[in-house]
Amino acid sequence: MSATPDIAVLQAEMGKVAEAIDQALERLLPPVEGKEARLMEAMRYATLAGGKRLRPFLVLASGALFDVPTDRSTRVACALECIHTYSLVHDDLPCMDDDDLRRGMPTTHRKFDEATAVLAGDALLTYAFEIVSDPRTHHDPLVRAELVHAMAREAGAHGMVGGQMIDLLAETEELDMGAVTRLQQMKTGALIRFAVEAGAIMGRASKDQRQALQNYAHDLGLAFQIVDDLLDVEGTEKEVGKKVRKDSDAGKATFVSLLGVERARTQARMLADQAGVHLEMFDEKAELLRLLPHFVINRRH
Ligand code: GRG
Repeated sequence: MSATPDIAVLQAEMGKVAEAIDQALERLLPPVEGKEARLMEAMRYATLAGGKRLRPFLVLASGALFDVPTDRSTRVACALECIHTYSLVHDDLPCMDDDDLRRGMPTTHRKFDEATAVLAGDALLTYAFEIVSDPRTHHDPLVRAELVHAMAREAGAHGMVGGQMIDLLAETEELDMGAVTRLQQMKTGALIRFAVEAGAIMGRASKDQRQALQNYAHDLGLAFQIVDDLLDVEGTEKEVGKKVRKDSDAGKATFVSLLGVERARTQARMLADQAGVHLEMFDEKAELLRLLPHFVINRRH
């Protein structure tokens, strides 16, 4: 991607956040010990395998809008990354997407075995709630309860898991544009929505501020997914770090199959521009959030 000075600033900041999150996860994840050590090893393998740490970046950036202390945002960011990682581990299982490669490395069930991968995913999901509900995340129990509630809502049956169910059914059902948009708002958009909402919850944002951030997350989530669909068609396995052309080979309806490559790209650009417009009420503190959608639509992995 051609790095304009602003995008270069964003990339440097994302790199710093990714490093800080890797270190925090290293500290937070349970140590590899005891009879159950294999489980911890698998949790660590899946979680510390890299990744863009996009959702953690969003938690920190939305928290920064309201001067939320970084140590608090970092704990929520790590919890969310645990949920994201669990979803990838389970999504890669033979009973779902059946993938051998993730982030350029063997998937967790290939490295360990299926049962261990299922358990590692289960443990990561539940550990996320242990992290967020801990008083070290926020001194106010009402804030902690609101975070737990929002995280459960977005990760669960009406959020990511529900989206995954519809996605599995999409292999045998024809979906139109409205249905694909709803599916992706649930499967991919829900965790992005929580990432942005988390900062607003910890920062006790006003109703208008929350609405603006929700609108931002809506457009960012869709732009992110359209690019994911484009990468599935145009990317290489080496770039993307996983098998490509899976959706097209399975005949699944995606933004690209419904719109075509050029219109999908135009739509992603429009959504990226529009996402930034929702942040008008915020000052220069929102600059990184304004730039992020442009990074997202130019990403190659
Ligand atoms: C199994 C409950 C359950 C849910 C799975 C998110 C998901 C639902 C499946 C992943 C399939 C997929 C490729 C979805 C597209 C969007 C997405 C989540 C891409 C991966 O996220 P990135 O690009 O990954 O942020 P990194 O590796 O950078 O963390």
